[in-house]
Amino acid sequence: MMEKEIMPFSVPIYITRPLLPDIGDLTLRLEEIWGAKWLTNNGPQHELLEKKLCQVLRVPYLSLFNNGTIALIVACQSLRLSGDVITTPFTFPATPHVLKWNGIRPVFCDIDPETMNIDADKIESLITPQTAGILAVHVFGTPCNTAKIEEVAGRYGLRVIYDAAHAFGVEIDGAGIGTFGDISMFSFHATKLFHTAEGGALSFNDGNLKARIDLLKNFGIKNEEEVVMPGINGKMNEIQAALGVVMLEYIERERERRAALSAVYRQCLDRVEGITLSAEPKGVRNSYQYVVVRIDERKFYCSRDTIYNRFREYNVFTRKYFYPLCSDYECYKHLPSANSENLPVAKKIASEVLCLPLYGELTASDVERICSILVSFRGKRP
Ligand code: T4K
Repeated sequence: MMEKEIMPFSVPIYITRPLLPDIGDLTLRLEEIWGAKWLTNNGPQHELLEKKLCQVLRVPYLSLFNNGTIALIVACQSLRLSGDVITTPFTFPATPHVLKWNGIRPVFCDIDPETMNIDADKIESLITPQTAGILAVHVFGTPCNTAKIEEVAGRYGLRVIYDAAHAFGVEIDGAGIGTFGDISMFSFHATKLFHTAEGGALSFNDGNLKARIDLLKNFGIKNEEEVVMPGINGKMNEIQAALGVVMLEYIERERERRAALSAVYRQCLDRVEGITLSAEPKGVRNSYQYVVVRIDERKFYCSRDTIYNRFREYNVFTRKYFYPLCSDYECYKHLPSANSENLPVAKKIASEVLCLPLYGELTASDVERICSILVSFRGKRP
């Protein structure tokens, strides 16, 4: 039987498109800002968003930032981390970079084959007298093994920071993901489910941290005559915050759309040999930030890289998040922990992983077409 020809998309299909609110809704908020002539430094939109996000994320304390990376830099500063910090190589460059910007040496730990997060069972063997903390990432919004990480950290007196950049709205058995560890960081970049164009936040349970974090993101300025620590400018401005306040009215609908599209992906790909979709762990409220598949070339008879390239011929722009591993970057590959022999699972997963387009504007039939294109590559070596 002749194979049915699948047509390329007429417009580019990217990995994601930002959710944009009705411009009229945003204009109303912008008019408030124009009226107040207050553009940054803890204005009313900032205060409102901070309060609302504590409720939405189910966290007791939160501090807004101009982006997630600066937030994470400040998180390390606020806990006075130095020496070594154990982290994952399977992440966005920002994660190890914030350690370097704090003069901390990243120590790469292998990852779990199911969750693709730091392998909590391998952390203990990497702890030395220099180890100050653990910087774990809830990669693609899948929660880390928080119980094990915090048990090990507790025994050795280590601090725990979670990079929850992908985990907006994730809950474990009803508990906000931002309540685990000492501090969690959320990214509100344009590519995220909830965004403020650029932006981010830190959440934490210890109320004493709030004053220190807020000082650190505002140059350490206590008052007009006292600068009490070497802070940075990490403040979120009023326009970003206004966008966030408006966006909160839209994200539940977006999340539902993405959940439905993720279900279509699962329906189309679940039984295709050589393709594994990330599992949805029980008791976890998903962020639907990414749809992630792993390609087993021996069973799909086509490599991840070939799939990535051939998708482009159909106007579909998938992403190889997170290849290459951070441990393979020029700036980290000299580290003893970056040796591939210590990171076999991360190496394998980085060569297999592919993120497929996911955003509310897509239709179920778009997703079916993307899946048909993918399945059509099966057996088409190399
Ligand atoms: N930790 C982790 C684990 C992270 O993943 C990230 C960021 C961070 C920390 C740092 O947080 P931030 O400092 O960024 O708040 C994108 C994002 O820029 C980045 O925020 C995100 N992770 C990362 C996973 O994805 P790129 O380099 O892939 O972005 P880019 O520009 O290629 O955009 C991807 C696609 O999105 C484009 O092909 C089209 C679409 N797009 C993008 C933008 C910016 C749009 O349609 N409109 C847009 O405005 O990093």
